[in-house]
Amino acid sequence: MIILHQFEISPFCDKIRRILNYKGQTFKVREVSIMDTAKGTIKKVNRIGKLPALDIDGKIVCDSTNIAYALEERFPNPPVIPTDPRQRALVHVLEDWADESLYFYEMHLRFTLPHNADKTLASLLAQEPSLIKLLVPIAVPASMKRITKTQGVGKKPIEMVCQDITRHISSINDLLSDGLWLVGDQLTLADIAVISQLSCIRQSQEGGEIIARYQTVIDWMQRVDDATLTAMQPAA
Ligand SMILES: N[C@@H](CCC(=O)N[C@@H](CS)C(=O)NCC(=O)O)C(=O)O
Repeated sequence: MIILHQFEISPFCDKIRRILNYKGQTFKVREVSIMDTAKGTIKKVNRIGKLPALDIDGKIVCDSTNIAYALEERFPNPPVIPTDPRQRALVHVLEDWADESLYFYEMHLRFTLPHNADKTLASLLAQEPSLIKLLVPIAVPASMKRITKTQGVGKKPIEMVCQDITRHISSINDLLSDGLWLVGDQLTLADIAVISQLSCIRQSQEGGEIIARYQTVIDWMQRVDDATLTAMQPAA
């Protein structure tokens, strides 16, 4: 049995749901409470203390990249990691760019700008008790602000952030200029990692407006969604 321990709104958890869906694997999800991050109880499931964590037949794998490679080994068809060394390297570099760069833009836009944060926090807190609904809208944006300031994106004025994002989206647009997918002629982990972050960026007002200018990117997002989004079973 496969159980995904997740935060529904995390791009890294979205990435793993998409891989599992694409590979045709049925799985259950266990939604973790935001309070478990404060209490440190995630560490009981996963020693890194971050989600996603995937339980495959009782063995826990953590970190979305490690999970992706573990799933590829266990369920090789359809593949998401090319065997050609150059394509494989490009997939790795794009995945890492999505996870380690685009992630901070989505965090900054969705959580720290008040006009976007209201919507994001409403989804994050949908299942939480009222006291948590009261405290988290103050604590979470403040904590995300600390993270993005240390990383650097959070120190930039919004015009510079939008300029960076435009450069990122325009690069995705150019990578798609002669094909349907980011690397090679099949969907790969690169497409999945990038769309997981881009879908979050698109939920923000600024990200949505920028992406709307790039029809090639919008068509590609639809293509990846069609291949990777299907219904999943709620946890028992
Ligand atoms: N590199 C990790 C990043 C995972 C990550 O940052 N997860 C966030 C949610 S988006 C998390 O669990 N945060 C809780 C915490 O840091 O306490 C991966 O790819 O899995």
